[in-house]
Amino acid sequence: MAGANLTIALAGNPNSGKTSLFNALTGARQHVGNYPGVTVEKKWGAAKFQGGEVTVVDLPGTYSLTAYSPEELVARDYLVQEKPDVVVHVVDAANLERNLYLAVQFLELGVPLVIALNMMDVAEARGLRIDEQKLGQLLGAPMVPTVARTGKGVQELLATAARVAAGRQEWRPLELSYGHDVDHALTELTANLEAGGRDWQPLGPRWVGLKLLENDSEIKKQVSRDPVLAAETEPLRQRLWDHIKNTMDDDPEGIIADHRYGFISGLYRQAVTETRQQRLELSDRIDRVLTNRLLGPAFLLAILYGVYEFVFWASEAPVGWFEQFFGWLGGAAEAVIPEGLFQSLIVSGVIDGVGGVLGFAPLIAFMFFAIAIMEDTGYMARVAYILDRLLRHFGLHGNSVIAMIVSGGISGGCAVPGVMATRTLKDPKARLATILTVPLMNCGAKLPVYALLIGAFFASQQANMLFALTLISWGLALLAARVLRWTLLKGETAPFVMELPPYRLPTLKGLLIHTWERTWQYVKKAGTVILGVSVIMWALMTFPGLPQERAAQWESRISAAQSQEAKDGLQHQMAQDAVRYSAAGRMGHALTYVTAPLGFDWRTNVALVGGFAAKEVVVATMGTAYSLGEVDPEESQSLGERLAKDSAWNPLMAFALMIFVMVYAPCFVTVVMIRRETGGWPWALFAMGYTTVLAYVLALLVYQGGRLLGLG
Ligand code: BGO
Repeated sequence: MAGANLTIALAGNPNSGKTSLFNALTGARQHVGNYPGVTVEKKWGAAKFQGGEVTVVDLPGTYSLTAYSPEELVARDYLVQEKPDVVVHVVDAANLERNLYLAVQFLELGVPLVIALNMMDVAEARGLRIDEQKLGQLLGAPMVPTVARTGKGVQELLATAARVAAGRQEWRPLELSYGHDVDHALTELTANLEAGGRDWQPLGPRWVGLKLLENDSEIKKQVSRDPVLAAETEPLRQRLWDHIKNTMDDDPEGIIADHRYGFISGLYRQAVTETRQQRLELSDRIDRVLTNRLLGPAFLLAILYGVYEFVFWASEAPVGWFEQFFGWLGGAAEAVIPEGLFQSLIVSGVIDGVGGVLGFAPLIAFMFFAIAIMEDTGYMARVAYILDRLLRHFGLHGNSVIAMIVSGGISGGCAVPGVMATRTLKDPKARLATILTVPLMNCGAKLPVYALLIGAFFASQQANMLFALTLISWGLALLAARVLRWTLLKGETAPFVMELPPYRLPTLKGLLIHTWERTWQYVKKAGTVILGVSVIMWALMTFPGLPQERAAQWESRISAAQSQEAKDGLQHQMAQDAVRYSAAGRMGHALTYVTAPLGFDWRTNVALVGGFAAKEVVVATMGTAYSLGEVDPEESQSLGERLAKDSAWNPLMAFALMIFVMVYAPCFVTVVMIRRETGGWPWALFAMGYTTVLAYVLALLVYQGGRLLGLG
């Protein structure tokens, strides 16, 4: 940029060497004044560079960019109002982690940034080896090592600043994740701030929302000046703030700061080597073990296994109570409602259908409780960190890990937010590979299917089975991703920083709130979508009824029967015949031509077709299908017991079915989301197609392979 006139704003923590650098840049050509309206000193000067003149403005030394002090406010206002060409952030390289906190805030704001890694002499003397190339690349801001005291690196700093100033026009904010609760609050606040077509240039609505959650007095004042915003945003802000405070037992400011430090901590691990023992914080000491290359994965597997043991152990009694309750409810409904279609709808369609799904609510709640503990302590971030190292070998990315965990990597989750979580992935091919593989994770809707079949056929191996299913789903997702990245989605994986926020002691209240929020989602879904689909499935399994002639034949056989036992037997056969004759029954039977090699009977086929609406429907439909064939109201068995007794079922087939349910077409809502996120139907249809073919092949291998080994 020969001859260009540039303005550089010099920023940094106090004592980072900012004044020394300012002097090295500008020499004697300095001016001193005041920022308007405040007693904060303003210094500026001129530097010569490649024949042009560079104005250097020395901002007040600050630790943050939230308006907690006049210095911070002055520095921020200057940036926003004057928009200097580039910000040079002076960082004390010997105290890198603490100093980078401000750098993260500049990046969140989106200013064009160059970092002067100052005090490099001190850092080296302390045994720190900083890979400034890598650090700059991961952070998204170039780094220039300097020793301001001697003027070393100053010319290179100017050249880099000029290059960055020439290359960028728009502010591009870095969007960090601040954990589940704050991210959620930010999404709501951002939507609210954007309403009415307001644009918050150059700050951006997300940044304004972030500052509101950080209780930034200046931004709050600005928002309150707009009467419409004041009426809506402030109560919303207060509600979200209180919610975070309540669940996390800490101010949002503290949580946001933790995540910024978590981001820096992740950066630091990748780009800095300490050749001499530095003082370790408690979190670092715990991480020495929990994220160790060998011990970390071993602990992760042990914790996962422990969680499954706990979930099955803790939920056994309450799931039994729920089953008993729904059994009793079905019997009561049969006694109260006169025999006929309406009774069948209520008992078989609603109670035996939806009841089966609701019955597993305690198991789901305990799973979410365990997940809440992992999240609220900060361990989930370590899970992502450990898995990131593994996923890289499969062409995936740090953000893919997060999407996979959200989708049910631990068991329980949902692929819909999982697909959305890939938005932060900048590399389109890695993103697509992630979107196409997250549906293989064990989402919360597959859990009741597993719980039902594991309870019925593998009662002594519950935790082992779920553990195995988890490993299988990860194995399949990684293999699928690897194949996609070798074929359709070839390309390199971009570097990524994994956040490692400090560990926290969770509060019981916070854990209960998180557990409740998610369990309530499950219950709500069972009471709405699953209920609706259940009723449709019931109708498909009920209509059209038997033709009059055939019904009359059955009736006459029943009345001719000698004993009550014989009558009951015939009644049962008639009910079965009616279901077989129904629309769904015929479809289910037609499908057995395809699914017989997998061991699936017609009821399972119907359930799997229904499961495309939502996978819980597999359980609900089986509940209804078995209920419709049942005639004895006294015999209130749970679905699991019915399956275990049915001669058409065996453990091998149950296992093949679990694999099929794990892998086959993602549910309808996920498919719609994939279409939206990939910009059209082709990838959504591909996701449905490849998973269903894969599911079929795997279930076939399991079932036929198992039979060859004599397991059937
Ligand atoms: C004193 N290397 C080393 N080793 N020291 C540096 C460097 C560097 O790269 N850059 C700056 N310093 P400021 P702020 C001092 O003043 O520029 C030193 O607050 C002393 N003073 O010389 O003031 C710099 O503007 C007596 O040190 O920082 C200064 O950001 C004994 O870091 C200090 C020892 O620099 C702070 C040091 C009377």
